[in-house]
Amino acid sequence: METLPTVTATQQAIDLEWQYGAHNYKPVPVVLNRGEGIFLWDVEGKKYYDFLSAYSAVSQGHCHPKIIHALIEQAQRLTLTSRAFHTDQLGQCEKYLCEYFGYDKVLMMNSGAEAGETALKLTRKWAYKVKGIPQNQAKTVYATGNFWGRTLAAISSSTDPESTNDYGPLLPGYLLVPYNDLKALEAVFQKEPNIAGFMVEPIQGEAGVVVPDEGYLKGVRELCTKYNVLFIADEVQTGIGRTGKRLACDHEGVKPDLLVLGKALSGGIMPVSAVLASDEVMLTIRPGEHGSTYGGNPLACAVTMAALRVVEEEKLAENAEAMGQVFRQRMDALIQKTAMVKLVRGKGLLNAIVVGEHPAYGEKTAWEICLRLKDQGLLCKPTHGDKIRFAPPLVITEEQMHEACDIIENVLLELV
Ligand code: IF1
Repeated sequence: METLPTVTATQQAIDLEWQYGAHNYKPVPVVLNRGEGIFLWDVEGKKYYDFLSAYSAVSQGHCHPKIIHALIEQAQRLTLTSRAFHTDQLGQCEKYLCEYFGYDKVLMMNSGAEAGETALKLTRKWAYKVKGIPQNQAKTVYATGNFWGRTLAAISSSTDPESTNDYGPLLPGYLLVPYNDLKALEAVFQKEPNIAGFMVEPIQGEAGVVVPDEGYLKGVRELCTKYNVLFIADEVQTGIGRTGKRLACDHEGVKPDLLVLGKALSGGIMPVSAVLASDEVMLTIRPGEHGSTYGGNPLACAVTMAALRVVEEEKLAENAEAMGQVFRQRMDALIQKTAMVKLVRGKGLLNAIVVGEHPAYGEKTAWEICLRLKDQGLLCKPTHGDKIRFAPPLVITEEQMHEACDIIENVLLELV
């Protein structure tokens, strides 16, 4: 008698998403149902190293007990009032954020894209009310290869056709300059009088972990000051210890005018984002001129304070710096051993390798490597075809890092 193939729990879950969900992602075929620290488990009980950390959001590790404790505690008392009323959490959290990052004021939102939009709205307000740019003439500058989310304001600066195709018309008032190019930035500042701000990632994540030359951020700071343009740092992905310092801008000792944060601000528990700025910038928005139902909710506030305390108590920035060194040393050593690794780059625990093309897999080589890594117990995701991002939670130990590097090394060496 013929036996029917059994449909696995994994296939069932994948089919369900495919049938009922929008097809806006192409996930690695693994179905997860549990996480703890740097590990994830799938529905078949298989354990994985998480080397994506939800795109750098789960820096404190999955289900960190202290953050979960704060979540449960607050969830049992009060979760949402809207900003129509005050809560006992918001002011505390705002004070914590301002003191922690060294700014006068903070505006809390939910997603990273929303925080980016908030920064853009603040920049335009400042342009008209403080800088004196004529109404509707304010321009904002972005770097090619930027990524700051999926809203129309965010994709309006995108140079990736996948993000923008058939979504037009896009927002006006946007200018682009090449990333890591101070001369081009100064040229646009000189040429165009109505520039209000320059928004930039200290390391470009989506572009494939592109680290600019040393001195770039310092140069950006100097040019923005010289031309009276707001320096907006998008640290949604690089912030909160990820690159080995509290902020990626700290590597060059520069302070942006607007600091945009998200992702790890809540340790991957819920969407929390924020913009920090001086009074001069923040107070240009008055009551009723911007907001969000969930922005600054008491649950988010309690979780955020707990998540940032964990970063300090567990010295996660320092650990990211040390473990990043181990990772890049191990990967650099592979360049000699296999044509599959062409380049290793990154800072702290935000890293990527550029992979070579395998004759059998061609353009799909990075995807094939990720599938094999998954089979060997390590999860990550390719970006822009030939790059693989590696960004584990910052709580990883040296022993775990070596074990994970062994997995990566074996997969890459086997592929020749
Ligand atoms: C997706 C990549 C990461 C960001 C920076 C703002 C945001 C992001 C620097 C917006 C978001 C994401 C979102 C996610 C994939 C992703 C990503 F693959 F595109 F490149 F992280 F590396 N600024 N990054 O990286 O934050 O609104 O999403 O909360 O699928 O869009 P968000």
